[in-house]
Amino acid sequence: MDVSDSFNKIVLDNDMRPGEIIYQVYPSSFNDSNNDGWGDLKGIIARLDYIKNSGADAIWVSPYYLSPEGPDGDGGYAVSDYRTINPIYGTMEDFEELVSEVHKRGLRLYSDMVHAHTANNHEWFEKSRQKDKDFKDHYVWHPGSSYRDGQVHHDGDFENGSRVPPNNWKSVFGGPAWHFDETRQEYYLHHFLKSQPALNLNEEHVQDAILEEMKFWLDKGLDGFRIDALPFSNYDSQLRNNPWIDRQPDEFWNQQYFEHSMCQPQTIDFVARIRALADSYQDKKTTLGEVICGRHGGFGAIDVAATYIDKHTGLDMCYTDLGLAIVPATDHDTVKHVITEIQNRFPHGGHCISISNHDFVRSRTLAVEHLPEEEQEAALRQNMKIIMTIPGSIVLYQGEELGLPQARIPEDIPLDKLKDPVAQTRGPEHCRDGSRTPMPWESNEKNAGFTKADTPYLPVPPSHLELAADVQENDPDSMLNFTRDLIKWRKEQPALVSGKIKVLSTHAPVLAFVREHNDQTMLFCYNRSNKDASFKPADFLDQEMLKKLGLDDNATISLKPYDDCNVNTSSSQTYNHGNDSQNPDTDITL
Ligand code: TEU
Repeated sequence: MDVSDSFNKIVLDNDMRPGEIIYQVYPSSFNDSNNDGWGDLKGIIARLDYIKNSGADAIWVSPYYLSPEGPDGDGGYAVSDYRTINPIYGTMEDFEELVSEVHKRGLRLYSDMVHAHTANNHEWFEKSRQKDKDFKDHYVWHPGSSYRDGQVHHDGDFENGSRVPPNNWKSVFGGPAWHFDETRQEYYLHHFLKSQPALNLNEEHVQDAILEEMKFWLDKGLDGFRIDALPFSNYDSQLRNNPWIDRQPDEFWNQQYFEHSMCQPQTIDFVARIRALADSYQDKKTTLGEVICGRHGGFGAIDVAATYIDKHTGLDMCYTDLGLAIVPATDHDTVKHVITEIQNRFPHGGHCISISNHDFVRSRTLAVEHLPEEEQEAALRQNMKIIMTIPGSIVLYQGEELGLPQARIPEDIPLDKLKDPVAQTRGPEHCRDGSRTPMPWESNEKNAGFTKADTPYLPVPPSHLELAADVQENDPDSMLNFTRDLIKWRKEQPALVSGKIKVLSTHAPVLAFVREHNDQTMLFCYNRSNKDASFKPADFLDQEMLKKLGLDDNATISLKPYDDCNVNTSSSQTYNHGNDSQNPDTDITL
């Protein structure tokens, strides 16, 4: 019998927005209104009805603040001035119009808060490198160590030894996490590019400064923030070396255990300050943290994320990279484990699944391209359905609702057109532009309707044309309509929005779980293979649960390849779309 006692103690908390669908817009590639080749805020406004129709509750827009041009800007994630809109995306009036148009449609607007670093041309950094008294410790500075006689010395003797970084911390984008600044004659810490100096958030007054920038936008009517790279907020003030896990000749970032460089406990206190700011407004402000890094070489993000969630003093939600583990269709035990972890570590909600985003490979490519072509569509839809039926909020990244594949480099994006700086720091194989190509709106228009400019932000891959939004809008069986219907149906099921989950100990290829909230109980079962499968609920559920579900001891559920089935106590209407139309005869024998 499989439904444990702990299951009965778990209830998701609606204050924490457990079932929210957050549509992520990457502004450069979403929609271009002035035909300069770059997407912009007015372009987002023009497509708000599309976003609303997707079933989103909220929109998260990736950074649109002033940022250095070219690779140093990291696609907007190096901020030169938090309060100025990058002219490439529009004006403050455009932002105000965006807020108002979003609210008119009953949606909420979240911006990206890149709080852990600025650009190196931010005024704060300029002042800090000049040792201006109010800014000298705004960033993490150190004179460095002296290397001589085959050893590192910390005595500041740079006459007799060569100056080296103060410790062994590495940058996520390759190389050391320290860069020597000629003006100040000291090293500064940067977890990402050297154009992204880390803010010294160990200092309360630096936290104050960032909170002021957040307040500026919340006062303008913004509904909340996606908070960038949260585990990178604090560091060990003694700057101790990180232990190596598996040191390779390239000494890459993820070969270390992040004992000292990140994932520090005091970030929880900073998070509480963010929460206090959010709570100082009468209307609900929402906080979504990005926690895709754990302490163990970047793995184990869930342990860290769970510490940032709290009903009273923490964030509403965090997204981790767990979604990436669920999405690939092959590993049954991992999928079961991940879903159970989400339940156990976030018993009141707060976990958010990011189904791909501007940093990750698109889910069609990640999850199903290894399968035979004729199975891919069914597997892709099943992935979407699994994600929509487990607990948590969801980030739906632009184009995932269309089932776009990752653009290929260099076939779809020639090397000289790449924008992501990681293509230079780590090589094109790590470049993130493959998920950042323009949204294909109209298949027959120039650049698929994204821009009339001759040079779009990135090229539109030819394979995206047949998946364009206009083609899919008109096809009732399209991925777009599948996703929209799925979201609409999900919103109507209390057990899915607010219910607890218990994963049953079935063996591959059947994944099964129960969701329950008040008087609604739902049993889901998925056949994650290309062969028929069957499953006997009585082998995994106790009598009470079977009775609730209206099943008896002999009930057997037979599933066609990639098919699924749900038994729902509060409605005779189960969800049937997509896979089921290919496999109309899923059978429940009672
Ligand atoms: O990402 C934080 C982060 O941890 C990423 O470095 C991630 O590991 C990487 O992109 C995976 O390839 C945020 C933003 O989402 C990302 O776009 C920025 O480049 C990064 O912060 C620096 O601001």
